[in-house]
Amino acid sequence: MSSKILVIGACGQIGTELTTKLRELHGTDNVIASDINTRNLELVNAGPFEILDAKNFNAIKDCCVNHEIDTIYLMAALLSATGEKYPMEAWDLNMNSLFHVLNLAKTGQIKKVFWPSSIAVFGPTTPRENTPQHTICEPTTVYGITKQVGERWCEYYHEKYGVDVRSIRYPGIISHKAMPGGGTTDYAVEIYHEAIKEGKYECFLSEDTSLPMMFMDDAIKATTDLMAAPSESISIRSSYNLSAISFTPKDIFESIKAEMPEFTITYQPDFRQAIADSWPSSIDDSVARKDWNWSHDFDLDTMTKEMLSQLKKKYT
Ligand code: AKB
Repeated sequence: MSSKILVIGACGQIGTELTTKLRELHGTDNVIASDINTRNLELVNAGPFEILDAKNFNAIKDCCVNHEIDTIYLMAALLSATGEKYPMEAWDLNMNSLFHVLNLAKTGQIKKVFWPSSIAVFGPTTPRENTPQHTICEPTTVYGITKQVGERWCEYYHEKYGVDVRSIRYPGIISHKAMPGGGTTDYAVEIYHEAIKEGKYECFLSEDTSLPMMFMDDAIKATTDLMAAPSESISIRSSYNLSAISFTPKDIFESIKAEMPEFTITYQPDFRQAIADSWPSSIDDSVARKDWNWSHDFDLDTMTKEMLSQLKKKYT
């Protein structure tokens, strides 16, 4: 029997493309998209949709019962920059939505859970280069704290209650469909849009800030591959380090400039610089590569070519 999937936060940057891919893999009617509003819904392949507040346990439970859901992808979250502006809201949404889903899984109603963590679990005391899977995690953002604590709870629910929860520490994700919202790595998406629309970009990080990043197609492949992997091969129940490319604003500028020689950039670092400075510049993801054969396809220049070609179609 096909799995029945609920995506919570289906209209966000990753949720839109994840839902579309899951519908290709499992059949449109087997994937229920849900979000608190219908923003970006046109970017999700047509199919069943529910308005759902990720903070409302009974609403999630009713939705799962009504649609006989056995798998949840919990993609709703407040990200790093927004979390600094609204700390209590970030804590409330990020933690309570996770507890609701883990508690449903604990009852046996839900068989499998995907929950995204982030490179934000790391902090200034973490080794910055090639950050290991198991290392110091002293995050300094509210978002990072919610992800670090969430990871501990995921592992706890797996160990104590046998919950099949799987997770990835996403780096910055770059895509051309739905815009990201409220993250520190968002500059790496905005820069492509502004290159096509304006021919120039003012970056909110300094030119030499190196951060781990990944093209959306790789992030979706990682997510669906991890969820398809046999349980015995999953050795990490907190969250897997995942890596593809690391680059600075200067590197991405040069990659775009190679395609668009007239493109210019200026730098005006704001409060997000301190967040970026607290995160690693590159990640060791050898455990994910060993456990479930993770590998990435896109490097900086192949991603730039794809982003520019897709956005040219969008804006012209
Ligand atoms: C953010 O910048 O907050 C996110 C993340 C790295 O989790 N993109």
